[in-house]
Amino acid sequence: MENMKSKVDYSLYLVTDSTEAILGSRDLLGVVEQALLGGVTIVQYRDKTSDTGTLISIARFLHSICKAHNIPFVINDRVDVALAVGCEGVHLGQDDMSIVDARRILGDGSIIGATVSSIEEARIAVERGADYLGIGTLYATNTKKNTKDIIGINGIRKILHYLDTTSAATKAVKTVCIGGINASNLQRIKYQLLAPTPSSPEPKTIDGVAVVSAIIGAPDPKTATSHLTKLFTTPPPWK
Ligand code: TZP
Ligand code: MG
Repeated sequence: MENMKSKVDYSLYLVTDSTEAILGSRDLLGVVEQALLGGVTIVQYRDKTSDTGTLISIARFLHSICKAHNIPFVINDRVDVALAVGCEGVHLGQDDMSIVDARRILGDGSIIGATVSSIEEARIAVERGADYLGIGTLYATNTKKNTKDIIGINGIRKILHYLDTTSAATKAVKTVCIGGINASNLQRIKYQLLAPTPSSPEPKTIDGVAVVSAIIGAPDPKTATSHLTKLFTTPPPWK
């Protein structure tokens, strides 16, 4: 399992949304299946409204289709649901169960991700053993309206720079950014995050981008996903 964790590809991280505004009247499982066919590399089930029983049964379905594609599947917020389903891990926000407690419950083999918006939050998440950091919010987004911290490109660059220059553990943690990322801005975001500047000549690379509406709300989620993958994997012009 430890071994599995080190092989996770974070490059196109799908976070689901079951709301009418984004999913519409479509079936979440069908949309996630299309995204898997299009090439998402990890899936997080994020559902803030379903009751626990519904969460567990949807999570079981989603986990089985992700397993069929050999793609890791994690649950937002709910360590109990992740444990019940036996999926690959959880994603925890600042107000959720602590990483240390989640690790005690789920064990070393599970993926534990944490949302961070500052260097201090990143420092603490790494110290507590997070496997990856969801860094954001990059841009304001209708998908999550209560984001308190819109940190922009510069905020993300500062956190990446801190991670890159502090310790073996901060260097090793995986990183994805989130918030308002779509096909029209993905490549520019990647270049702006990674472009050398005098204050941070060689920024740590970002391991991936996390998106919700750019895939879940797309008219054709499979095509949208393969397009995003292409945009993320195209090397920047200075390479
Ligand atoms: N955390 C920070 S922003 C966000 C989450 C879950 C939502 C991102 O959604 P979108 O549609 O990709 O902007
Ligand atoms: Mg949360």
